[in-house]
Amino acid sequence: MSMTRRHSDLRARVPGLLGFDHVGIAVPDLDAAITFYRDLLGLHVIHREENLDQQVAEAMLSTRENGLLGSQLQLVMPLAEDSVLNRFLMRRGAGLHHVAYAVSDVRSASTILRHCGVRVLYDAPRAGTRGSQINFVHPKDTGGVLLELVEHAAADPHNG
Ligand code: V0V
Ligand code: CO
Repeated sequence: MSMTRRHSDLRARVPGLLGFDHVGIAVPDLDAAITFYRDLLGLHVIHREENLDQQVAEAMLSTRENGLLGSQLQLVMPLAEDSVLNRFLMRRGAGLHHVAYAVSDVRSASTILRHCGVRVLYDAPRAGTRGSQINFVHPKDTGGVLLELVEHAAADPHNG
């Protein structure tokens, strides 16, 4: 399926696109990766979480100590051998895994994207980091990059 053809077909645009949210890196050892980015760039760990639905352990790192208005890097480590993230590590190795965009309404963004002919993975949004709601577009429909949509919880100070 040619990306060029798909793109020339696009009539709609994602509503409520707020900006980049985070870049996701697949790592085999979360603590080692955290230490690496702390030492190398001085990034701050602003959040850690295990997401059992996604079967990942996650750390969100920011250029800012309190996270507010910082640029974010999400380190994700698989929690199960049969998880999608572990399959990624086995097939492709550690490295860039996804690019996430913040949207004001993940449901309407998903609907529009589906309408544009790209595969949105979930029928309904699922639980993401810090109480957010997330969905994904298949990397084969975006030129090779897994695209995540994030709608932050209303009460999240990092919202927007
Ligand atoms: C797979 N492929 C990728 C890829 N994952 N290409 C680029 N980026 C990725 N992340 C390629 C793979 O090399 C194959 O290409 C092809 O896609 C099919 O691979 P597969 O191993 O058979 O994979 P699938 O199709 O079973 O699974 C791929 C999808 C899966 C995208 C459907 O990874 C998925 O459901 N992802 C969404 C959930 C997720 O990734 N969660 C972890 C982050 P070749 O080699 O055949 O050409 S959780 C997160 O970000 C959270 C919680 C948050 O931010 O809050
Ligand atoms: Co993510």
